[in-house]
Amino acid sequence: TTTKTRAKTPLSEIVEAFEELAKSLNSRRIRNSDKGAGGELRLDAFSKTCSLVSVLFSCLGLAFRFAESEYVAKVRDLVEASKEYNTLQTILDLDVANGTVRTSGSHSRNLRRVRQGLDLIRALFEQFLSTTDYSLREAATTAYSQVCAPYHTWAVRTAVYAGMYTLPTRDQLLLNLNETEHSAEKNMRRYINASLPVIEYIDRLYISRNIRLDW
Ligand code: 1PZ
Repeated sequence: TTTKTRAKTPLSEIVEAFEELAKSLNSRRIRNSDKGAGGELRLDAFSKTCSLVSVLFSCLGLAFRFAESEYVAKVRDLVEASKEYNTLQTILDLDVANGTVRTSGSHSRNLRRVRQGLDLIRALFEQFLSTTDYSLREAATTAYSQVCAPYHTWAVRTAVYAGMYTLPTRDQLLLNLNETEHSAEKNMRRYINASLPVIEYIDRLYISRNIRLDW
């Protein structure tokens, strides 16, 4: 054809899906502005968007395969749950009623873990954008230390910090992602902006039910 279309990259697909989520959150929030937690998020749309993220793992190398299987298992649980429950609120209310919010394998616990994964990527992109002097390992180490390390066991933290040494270089990551420095920067900023309201919305779901976020 004669029309030139910019090829979609894995990152741009992820970004577009998160922008859709953020948008749906916004429009619903206006309609439901009387509700404290603000709006609602459909579990099917949310979990499908989160499953797109798993393509990023293949760009990180073999050492992060264990992180991938962990993340994918949690997302799959939410995808399964979405066949029965409509919104994020529903699964949280159910676990509150059953006293299973923090129980291993519960939907609410898995939602908390997936949210931490989304936030880890956001923090990583912020580090990545903050300076070009930074290696991917330094950016990822800082992001992980901020977002996930406080909630992981010693064994997991040790494995993750060891795995950091196997991460590709910054330039190799861009190649793996099929991005240029410029296009990656743009997409990463868009991810940061779109994921933040989603992450904050999830946190408010817990906080408004008097559930602490220190786990
Ligand atoms: C380009 C990105 C570089 C980032 C590199 C940092 C990767 C960090 C990997 C984190 C590994 C976590 C492994 C295991 C964690 C488990 O202890 C918990 C257990 O939850 P439980 O079953 O007790 O409720 N599992 C999780 O927290 C699941 C999700 C963690 C993975 C998130 C990574 C997302 C980022 C991927 C970037 C592509």
